[in-house]
Amino acid sequence: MPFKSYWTFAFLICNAAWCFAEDEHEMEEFLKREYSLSKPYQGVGSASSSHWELMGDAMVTTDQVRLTPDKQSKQGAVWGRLPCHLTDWEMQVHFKIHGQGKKNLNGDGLAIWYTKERMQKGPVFGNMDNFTGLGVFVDTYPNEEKHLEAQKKRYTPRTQRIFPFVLAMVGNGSISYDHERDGRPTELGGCNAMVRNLKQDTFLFIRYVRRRLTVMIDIDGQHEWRDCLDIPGVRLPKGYYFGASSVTGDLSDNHDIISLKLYQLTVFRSQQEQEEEEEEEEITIPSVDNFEFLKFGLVDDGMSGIAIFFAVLFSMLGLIFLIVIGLVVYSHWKENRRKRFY
Ligand SMILES: *[C@@H]1O[C@H](CO)[C@@H](O)[C@H](O)[C@H]1NC(C)=O
Ligand SMILES: *[C@@H]1O[C@H](CO)[C@@H](O)[C@H](O)[C@H]1NC(C)=O
Ligand SMILES: [Ca+2]
Repeated sequence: MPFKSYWTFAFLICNAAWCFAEDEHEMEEFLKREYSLSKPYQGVGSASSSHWELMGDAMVTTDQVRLTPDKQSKQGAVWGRLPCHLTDWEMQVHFKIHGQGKKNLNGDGLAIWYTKERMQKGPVFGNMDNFTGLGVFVDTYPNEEKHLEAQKKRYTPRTQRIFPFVLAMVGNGSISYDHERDGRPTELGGCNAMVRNLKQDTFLFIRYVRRRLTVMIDIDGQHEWRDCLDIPGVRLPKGYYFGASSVTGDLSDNHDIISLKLYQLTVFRSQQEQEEEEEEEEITIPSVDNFEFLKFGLVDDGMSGIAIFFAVLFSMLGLIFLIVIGLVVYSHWKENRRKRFY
């Protein structure tokens, strides 16, 4: 066997069974058809036996599920019918965003969901606000940046974003997505992703393992995942629904889902880990550990502003202190001198 075949062989074996080791934990992955959407989209949007249901302007063709066409004021979604009770999973999203509009004259993007609610309409990429669960957004229009630009303001180069921007958010039913600010106040993290009007295939990867949320993208046609965000301590309840949605406003794009592939991950846990997990209470409301801390780390400009404020304050206090001491010492000295004269 030539060298290359060995590799192919090894690859096949690896794919078929025990696959990759991560954090020294081995994982096994299985495609779960009931939570996956792929060609030929049999019965999607027509048969009630299908695992997927369409909403709004979404349409199925032979090549894709088109959430919205490249027309103004459309909104569409596709939602899984079955709640997902897996502990660890991974979703690979094959999508395509394309349209006539020039750069930044297109909108608004699409969202991938794992939420308690399903088939709702609303302002968050076509889904309801105050959703409960996880949303991963591919935001193609910089609402806030455009707004600032109109006021001749801008973010510092460090905090400025280039759109399209991929962003993740966890909602608990009472956290609102701020569309005008592109979700900055509630984001867990994100990354830039130039995904529009590309020839090659574009993929988004969302992995949820041991309460760690990892998002990666593959948009360069290199078949390589690029890190986007990686956050531990993300608590998501079981039994939520997968979905994808999109909306267009004054600006538009074709927002297509080619496939959603959901893999069950079997993570091998040590005895101790298993016991620990059994002891913990079941998660009922989504949350993120140390979310406030996470936010603090993100608004670095605010932090340095505060730091400068305190630095100036303390130096001024220090200076005043020195002046007072100086005056006291001086007046003592003068007094002593006066005493000596008389
Ligand atoms: C949702 O999160 C917000 C912000 O962290 C918090 O103030 C609120 O109490 C949470 N709501 C529930 C139902 O947990
Ligand atoms: C979302 O939650 C916020 C804060 O809890 C509330 O002010 C707002 O009215 C809610 N919006 C919707 C659409 O329920
Ligand atoms: Ca936006």
